[in-house]
Amino acid sequence: MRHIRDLREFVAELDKIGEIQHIEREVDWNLELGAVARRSYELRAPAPLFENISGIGDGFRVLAAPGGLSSQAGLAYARIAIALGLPPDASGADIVTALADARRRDPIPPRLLDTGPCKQNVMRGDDIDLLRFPTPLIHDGDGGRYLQTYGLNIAKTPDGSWTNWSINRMMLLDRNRLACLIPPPQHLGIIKAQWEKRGEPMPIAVALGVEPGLPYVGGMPLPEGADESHYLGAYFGEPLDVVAAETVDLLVPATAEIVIEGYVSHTDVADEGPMGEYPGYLDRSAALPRPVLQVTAVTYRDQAILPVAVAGAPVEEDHTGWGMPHAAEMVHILRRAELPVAACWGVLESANHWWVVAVRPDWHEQTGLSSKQLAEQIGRTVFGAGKLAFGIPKLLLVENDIDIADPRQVIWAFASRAHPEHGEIHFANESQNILPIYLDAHERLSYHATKVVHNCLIADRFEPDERPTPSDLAHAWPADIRRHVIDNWHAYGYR
Ligand SMILES: Cc1cc2nc3c(=O)[nH]c(=O)nc-3n(C[C@H](O)[C@H](O)[C@H](O)COP(=O)(O)O)c2cc1C
Ligand SMILES: [Mn+2]
Repeated sequence: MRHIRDLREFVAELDKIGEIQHIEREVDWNLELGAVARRSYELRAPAPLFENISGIGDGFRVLAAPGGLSSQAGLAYARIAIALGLPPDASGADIVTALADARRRDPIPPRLLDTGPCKQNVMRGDDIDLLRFPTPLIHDGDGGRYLQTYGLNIAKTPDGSWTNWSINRMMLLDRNRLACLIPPPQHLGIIKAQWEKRGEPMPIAVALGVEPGLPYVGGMPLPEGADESHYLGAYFGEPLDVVAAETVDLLVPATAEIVIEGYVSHTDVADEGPMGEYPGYLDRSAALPRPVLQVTAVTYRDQAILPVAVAGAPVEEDHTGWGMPHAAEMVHILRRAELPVAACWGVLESANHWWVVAVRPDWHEQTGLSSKQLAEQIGRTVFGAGKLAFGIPKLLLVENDIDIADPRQVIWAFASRAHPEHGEIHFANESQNILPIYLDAHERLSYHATKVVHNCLIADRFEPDERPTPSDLAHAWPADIRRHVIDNWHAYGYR
């Protein structure tokens, strides 16, 4: 496993496989940059590296779509795989399994260095000027320019027992203030509530442009009390390099492109949002008063690169950077409950609304359970697992004879195996997320149902030798003929 410790090295690796588009031409941060990035997701084209942003000096750059998908054959997940130290042709299942396996290893805390590249430039006091950075107005309709879309918010409980690293967006207000979206159930919200109880603002560091694996850990629903940087250490088998922040008692990634330090107020609020959101729509709500982060210092690398995720219709980083680690945590929790889980997946094209659990095809013989009983156990386990339940409105249960990372196969299984009437169980889920657009304004505050659709399961409806065989090339032709046809594909005239 190759541990890339710096965003620039990540860019260089992506460049080697044609996954970076250098854009030297001047691009406007005001909507143009976001539109180019958006189109790159839609075409699964290389990630744009904007090298010349209008009105922005100091050689600052923007890397957009750092976790987008690729149209190159066999390299769909290359950006995610390389970020996580895997070969560029890793499958979705490889990535989720690697993340889940690391949950069984001992956490490794970061290694403290004296200094690092993130300290090349320091702004304090009156020198602080966030307006110098290339912060985009991403979508037409956003409430402001978003500086934090793909960085890590680092915060610690007042008693020092727990440091949390998570991605939650932040909007630029002026030279030294950001407005923060901090949902109360998120760990940043839980930690903020502890500072509020003490009557003190929350110290925070926002690390932008970090080593490429770190955002995946920031999007992972590790349990309360777990330090995401320790899990990253377990994942790579070696620690994350950190340095001390300048003005807050926090450790920050040594190679971060930009680190913003400061305090989040409990009383000072400013209008934040709306912004394009992960369900794939521009948020319908108006701007809402949200906590202000008062900046006390900014440190940054020469010619810093700001990473940008353009939230919206799938597939973007909310789906890859949140969906894949979330699926990995689901594998871990179901394994720990000794349920016959083979794989989990958040269907990227569903924008994190369809989650899939694949059980081993022998689950019925092994457990003696009916599909309804199995679904009840899986639903209780997933929806009862605290943070894991956050953001899971629908869970499909299938057997592992399909590739759940292939949306075409998930659709096929759901359409062809599920009985029209039977096979859904609804669960109360206090952690239901509040964003899906099928909820009206009232429901968004009160809706807690979620469901497991288990009627795709077939093992208790057929004897093993009666199990339907897919009539596709993989199952319904002899292997030698299949091989011959595949090997001679170009000879047939196909490209
Ligand atoms: C690119 C990206 C952007 C995200 N933006 C937000 C956000 O603005 N607000 C939010 O609550 N969660 C957001 N998330 C999801 C959280 O990071 C995720 O729920 C994570 O588990 C939160 O960390 P925590 O479990 O430590 O609270 C985002 C995830 C990714 C990958
Ligand atoms: Mn956390």
